[in-house]
Amino acid sequence: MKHNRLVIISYRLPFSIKTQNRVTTIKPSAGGLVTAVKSLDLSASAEKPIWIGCADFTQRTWEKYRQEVGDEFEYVPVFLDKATNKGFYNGFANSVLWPLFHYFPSFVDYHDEYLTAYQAANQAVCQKVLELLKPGDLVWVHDYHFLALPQLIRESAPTATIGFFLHIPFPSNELLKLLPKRCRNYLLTGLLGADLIGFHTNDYMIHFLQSVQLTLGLPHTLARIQHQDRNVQCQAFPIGINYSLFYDAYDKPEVVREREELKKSYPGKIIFSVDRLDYTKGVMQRLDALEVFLQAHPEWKENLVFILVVVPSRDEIQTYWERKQMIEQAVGRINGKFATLTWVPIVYRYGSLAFPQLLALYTACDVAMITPLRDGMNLVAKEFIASRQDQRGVLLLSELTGAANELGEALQVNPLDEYEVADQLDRALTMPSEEQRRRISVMQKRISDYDVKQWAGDFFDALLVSQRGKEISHVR
Ligand code: GDG
Repeated sequence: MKHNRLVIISYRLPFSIKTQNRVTTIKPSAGGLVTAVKSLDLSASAEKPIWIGCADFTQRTWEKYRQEVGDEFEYVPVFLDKATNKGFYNGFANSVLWPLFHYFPSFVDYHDEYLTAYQAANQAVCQKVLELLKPGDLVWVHDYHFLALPQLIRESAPTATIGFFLHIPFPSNELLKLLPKRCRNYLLTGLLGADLIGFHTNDYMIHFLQSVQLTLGLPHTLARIQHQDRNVQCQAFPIGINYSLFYDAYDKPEVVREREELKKSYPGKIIFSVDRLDYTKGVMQRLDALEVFLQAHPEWKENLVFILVVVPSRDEIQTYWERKQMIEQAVGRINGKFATLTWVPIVYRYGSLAFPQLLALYTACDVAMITPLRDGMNLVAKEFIASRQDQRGVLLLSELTGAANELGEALQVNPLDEYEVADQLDRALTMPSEEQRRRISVMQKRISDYDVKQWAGDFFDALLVSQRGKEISHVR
């Protein structure tokens, strides 16, 4: 069924345009949100959808290269001045909201100026939305960068249909209470401008409902909050992946070639992990667990390799580049401690992988070790399972990810307990292939049934229900 025009808002547009030494490169971006939104069935939109995001390039560069970014969407960059963007993105979004929402209160670096920049950025994006908005549009705001945006849009467009999806956890009210009261009120009221608020899990949704009740005194019934004569519906929509893209990649020639190369280079067992550089991903704790494992299981010496890929991210923020140094020191130390003259236990790469390389690693490895300390969902875990057409391999998964709810057949661990992780790693490496097959096939069934199209479809259906509900009450 055709639906009205979509207006998507996310921090970044789904590409980057970078000029270095007078050479300009246009690259599609990696990251969970982009992966998901790009998999939507865009043919269902009556008009070309719009995607609004903050520019990481100049207005001049945009004018020169806008033709080259593709025409799936009408892309609309918002140009923030440097200081605003810094206070908004590095400051409030990534030094306040990100650590707090991922349960790292000691990493929160709150300053009023950051909040001011966040307000200014949300206001600037709102301005752009209002310039383009037409009656009937379905507005879909993404993530923690724009918690205030739904209410800002609502103030100027009271009848707009606005959905919001949070890609990261929503923390318990005890954590939220660490923010100044006026800041909490601003964020929660900002979200309540939406008609529909989506979370990855019921737990995140319940935390939000409790915070709204305790902070703003607004009760809820069946996850619905009545606010200023409107209903705000909250619901869990666990994000899925483009299942067939990963499943079908198994026998693509580039993937087969890369996989064969890997198997030749590493004839023993392969343990693999890939994450953005981020303290929430638990890379240090993973390395600690590997050290405990190698110490306890000398029989694995020269018989396995841990391929650790860390993708650069937010390297202007101190806690991020410090983390990089910590990881590199730990890799050096562990390799120094256990290496022989012909073998090192950890192969470390700091950089991103091309899709065929990523898929070759997903499908060549014996264990995918995905152990974040906190993660809204974690798409890597689902992609690994989907890519295993051969139904081999073991997922070692942190119980503190949203994905753990749907992937109960994985070996689940507390990522902070290095002894448990080490024990489960041994169990994963020795798991009989029949058991691997049994576990993977159940998880494959579940994540192929609820893939990214289903996820987006469910969100839209719920948003359309809100839109129709409002039309009916308007007619009355
Ligand atoms: C946020 C939330 C939530 C990674 N490295 C490479 C690469 N990737 C792709 C993966 C995957 C995506 O990036 C990472 O997604 P995650 O979900 O694991 O993590 P975040 O980026 O933190 O995403 C998260 C997500 O939003 C969606 O709601 O699940 O909890 O934090 O798709 O494949 N892709 C390629 N090369 C790489 O080196 N090609």
